[in-house]
Amino acid sequence: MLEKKATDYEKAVLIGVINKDQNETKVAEYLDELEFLTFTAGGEVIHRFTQRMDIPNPKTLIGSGKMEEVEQYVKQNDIGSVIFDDELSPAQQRNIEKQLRCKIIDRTSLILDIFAQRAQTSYARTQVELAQYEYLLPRLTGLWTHLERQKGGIGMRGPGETEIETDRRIVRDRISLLKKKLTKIDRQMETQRGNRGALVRVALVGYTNVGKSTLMNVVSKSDVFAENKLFATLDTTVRKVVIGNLPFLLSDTVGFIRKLPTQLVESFKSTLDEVREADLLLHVVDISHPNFEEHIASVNKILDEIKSADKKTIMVFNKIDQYKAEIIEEDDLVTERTQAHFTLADWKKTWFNKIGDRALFISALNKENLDDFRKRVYDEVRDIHVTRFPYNNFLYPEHLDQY
Ligand SMILES: Nc1nc2c(ncn2[C@@H]2O[C@H](COP(=O)(O)OP(=O)(O)OP(=O)(O)O)[C@@H](O)[C@H]2O)c(=O)[nH]1
Ligand SMILES: [Mg+2]
Repeated sequence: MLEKKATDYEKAVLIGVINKDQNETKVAEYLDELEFLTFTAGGEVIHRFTQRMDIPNPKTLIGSGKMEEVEQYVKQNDIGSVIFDDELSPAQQRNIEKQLRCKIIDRTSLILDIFAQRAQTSYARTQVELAQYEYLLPRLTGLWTHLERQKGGIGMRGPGETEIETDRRIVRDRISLLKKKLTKIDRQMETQRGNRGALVRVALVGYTNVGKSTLMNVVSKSDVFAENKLFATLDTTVRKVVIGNLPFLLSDTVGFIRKLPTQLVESFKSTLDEVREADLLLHVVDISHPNFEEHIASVNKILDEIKSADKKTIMVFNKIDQYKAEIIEEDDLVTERTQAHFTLADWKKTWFNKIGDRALFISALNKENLDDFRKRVYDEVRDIHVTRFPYNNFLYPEHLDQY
């Protein structure tokens, strides 16, 4: 396939708001992520605007002066989309669109757009389409209607090659149809999962792009699509894995993200059931990412939403090959020991203190520490297995040291 030329990318600007909950540094990090999302959706970020505002403007989120600045910039630079990190109310979206006269996209619709592009199976497509329409319905009046000729691109794509429908009545009908379709698929999936027998079920969970699929491929010798873009995986893959002589099921599923749209969490119910019904979670973390602790918090929040926060969990800190701390001199008493200055050894100590042997440090890419990983997973799975099959555990002797 041909590489996308730079000119194929739609020009976009980003807008972030600095307030008491998110300082300038945080907003810069959030916008980094938003830029990565935009790139994944096929956009190129030309400029970023930020504004300090403790109370958001109910009409346009940002203030009227800033709006004028953005308006000028959009006109002069042929900008296709203005992307907000914060969720816009339907009214805000309408007002902003009226003034800027280009596509107005917020974090939620950008994520939905990526999901739509990435959905492969008819099941994933149905789930995404439902989430998109649930998001769109309250926003349909006046949605880009004067941009008829400019339609298409980011924010306008439905699953597959189709464009999303913008007729209210059709959208309503479509929503009820999709819901019926999903209920049917949900039932089928439930039966399928029921047929898998009583094998122990382990689920990989984690923020998007942390290396879940890479780890899945290494451990199960399978071939799940892994890529340095966000949301490479949308469906759930389940593989039977054997460590030592112990078989179990390992699943890889959709990655999480800060402020994952609720519409998606709801419509991806069945995909997430794999996590909900797992006996053990492997929470994969990209320790080389400056924001990894916040990623952990976002993942835990979603686990809580899907009632899986109390499950047995092993924290798998991945990408140790890529981890770099800023080097600080021994006698440097001036530099604050901030997060960026921790060495990997410091982090290990911290996490070992917090959760003891439930923390693991690996590189899925370079296959570092995988024996340790296998042993730990083996031990956990065996414990669950033995409880489940109390009369059958002669198969798994205590002294097994070959994994
Ligand atoms: N340096 C380094 N890169 C890694 C490691 N593991 C995975 N990656 C890279 O990280 C990127 C994302 O990997 P994936 O396996 O697709 O991540 P994922 O968690 O499945 O992502 P989603 O499916 O998008 O949620 C790819 O470019 C991988 O090659 C690692 O241990 N070290
Ligand atoms: Mg993946």
